[in-house]
Amino acid sequence: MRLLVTGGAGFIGSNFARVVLEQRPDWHVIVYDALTYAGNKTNLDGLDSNRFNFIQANVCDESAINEAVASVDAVVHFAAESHNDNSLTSPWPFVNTNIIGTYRVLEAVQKHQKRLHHISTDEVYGDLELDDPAKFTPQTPYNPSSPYSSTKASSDLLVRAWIRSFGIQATISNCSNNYGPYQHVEKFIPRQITEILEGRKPKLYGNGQNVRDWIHVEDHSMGILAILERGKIGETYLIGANGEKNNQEVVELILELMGKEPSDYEHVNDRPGHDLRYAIDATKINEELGWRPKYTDFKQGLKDTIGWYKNNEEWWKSQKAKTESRYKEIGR
Ligand code: NAD
Ligand code: TDX
Repeated sequence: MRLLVTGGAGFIGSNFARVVLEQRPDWHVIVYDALTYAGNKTNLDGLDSNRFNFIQANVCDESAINEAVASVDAVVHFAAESHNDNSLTSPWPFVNTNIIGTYRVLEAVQKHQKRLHHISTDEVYGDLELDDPAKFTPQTPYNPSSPYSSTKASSDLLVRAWIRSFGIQATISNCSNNYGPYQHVEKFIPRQITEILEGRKPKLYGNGQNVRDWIHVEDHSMGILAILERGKIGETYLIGANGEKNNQEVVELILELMGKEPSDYEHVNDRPGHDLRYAIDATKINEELGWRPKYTDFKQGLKDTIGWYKNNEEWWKSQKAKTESRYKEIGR
């Protein structure tokens, strides 16, 4: 199997490339990544160069993506602008990469008749009330809130249309919030850990009661591999690990694990349009594909993640100042 992984120099894509090379000794992985501010080639350090190569290119580049897709058996499409806060200040890269980029991937996949797995998010379903007994299922209507989630929803709809109209061999997964090593410091958990490491206080948006459904990145990668190998063509699978926690609980846990007072955080301005709660019902992938999360102890997963950021200061230091100056400009 020769696999093209778009966005494979980012947080989840690089984890997936590593997991695939470990789990499938006869597979070859080609990472295709534009190396935006979020991409980092060192995330791929140490991969076996006999079974791995890297192409620096943009998914919106019609001829480059066409050539790369032609050379493989299957494509896993991670490449996206991924941060909600950035989508609120500059939506264009989200429209371009997430919608036009996915369209280019679809054109190439259709032309060369290749298997595609499209990576999406639970945010396409909008948000839930805190006391809503329902969780997101593959039948939940799309109702995205932000420029980020609406462009991801648009990309999913394009994939669905290409399946129905052109019969491409594709699957989609919508996963909840990931955490783990190599996540950019703009995101919630790494931002708080690195704020503490730099001697500042964690920053909670609004009242801190918004709920996210946390999953370890390695569990997400194993779910994607299960869908790629055993998923039913044309289907959508939701990936989640029953990890609902509100943001205040997560910040308090990070502080406790880092030897600080659990109340030693500050409230900052809320994110405009801030989704209240996400929650995934993963019954379909559990029952149809037998996938189950391995990291069921969030406290231990968080402890390991804190350890990684402590030990890899040189990896995050260069992103940190730029990221915090962007947050300062928007008052968060
Ligand atoms: P990330 O921002 O860490 O990585 C994105 C990668 O895509 C980077 O390496 C970047 O250089 C690359 N990229 C961006 N634009 C590109 C372009 N035009 N052409 C080629 N490469 C480009 O993101 P992530 O958190 O790893 O998310 C990966 C995917 O998973 C995204 O599709 C995202 O929507 C989805 N997702 C993320 C989460 C989460 O919690 N992080 C949850 C569910 C789904
Ligand atoms: O400093 C912060 N303080 C804070 O309270 C930051 C950066 C975030 N937050 C809150 C906002 C959210 O309620 O924490 C929660 C998580 O925030 P993000 O890490 O920005 O993630 P979210 O907006 O939930 O989206 C993430 O999960 C779904 C990923 O970034 C998306 O790519 C994925 O699709």
